[in-house]
Amino acid sequence: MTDAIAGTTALDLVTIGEPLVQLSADEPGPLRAARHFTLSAAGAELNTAIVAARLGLRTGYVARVGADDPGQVVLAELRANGVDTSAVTVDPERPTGLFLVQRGYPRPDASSSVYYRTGSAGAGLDPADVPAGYLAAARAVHFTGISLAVSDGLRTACLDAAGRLAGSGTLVSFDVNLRRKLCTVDVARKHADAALVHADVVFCGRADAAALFDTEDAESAAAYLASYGARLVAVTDGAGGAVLRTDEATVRVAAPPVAVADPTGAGDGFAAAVLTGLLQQRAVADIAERASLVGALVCTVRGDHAGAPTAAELDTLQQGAWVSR
Ligand code: KDG
Repeated sequence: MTDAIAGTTALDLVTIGEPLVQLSADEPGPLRAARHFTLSAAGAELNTAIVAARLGLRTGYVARVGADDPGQVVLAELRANGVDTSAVTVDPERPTGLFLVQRGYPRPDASSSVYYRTGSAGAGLDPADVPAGYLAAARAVHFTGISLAVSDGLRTACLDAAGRLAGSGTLVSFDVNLRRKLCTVDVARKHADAALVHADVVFCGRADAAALFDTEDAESAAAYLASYGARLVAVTDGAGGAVLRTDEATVRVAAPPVAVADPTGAGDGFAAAVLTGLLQQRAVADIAERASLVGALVCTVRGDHAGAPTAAELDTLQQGAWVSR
């Protein structure tokens, strides 16, 4: 399929966000005790683009990276996973943002992040950088509350795109993704309100919904978020599973039990699998099952997306047909 932009192939999913490089501690424990780290590309919307590409979607990413080695890491990882980078621009002045990940401490299943992203190239995205035709030609466009919190430019780019695309046939997908280290709950709530009114697909963690919207559990959070008008709402609750709600059905799915190496990025993988299932016109229960498998697998490997399966691996697992030897 060729789109309005001469010579390019229309994409299934385009995400907009701030790319970061991640240094994840090789050993669990307090960051101050860590001596060895693994470097990889990250950022919520980058993760979703990569995992969706692995699951079979044609994906693209709109962002700015720095003209530095971390920027090269970001571009190389996107390209290695088949994500279109034609809308990634290189900022000659600002550096690529960075964060450190502490794993398994003070809680064994939890990770935490220390950010070095103020003034990053990604935060410097100018709304004028965003190719409107590239987004309009896609079947879905996804961004998160992180992009809304990071800078005025990134927020304007996302909300302008959502407003333009709403009702156009391109699905607008929004993951609330509260980051208390980036903005207050009150500000995040205002940002979320501005995006939710345009969103066809909404993702939110149960705990984020409780903090932002005062909802009690995943079901009430899904009902509350659906009242903005989305056709699919997914509320995730880590090891507690997830709830997917559409006009026709509400499905609760358990989280497959896994040995958690690092839960960072699990929600982005879950969102990628939901969007893939939706665009493949799968049934809601099927989408829920596949997304919970992907979210769980992301947790088993350090890094935000290294544990995500390919489409074939996911099929095999879902069918219970995986054999070890
Ligand atoms: O969901 C994973 C993200 O949290 C991580 O990649 C970094 O974008 C990031 C953030 O703001 O935490």
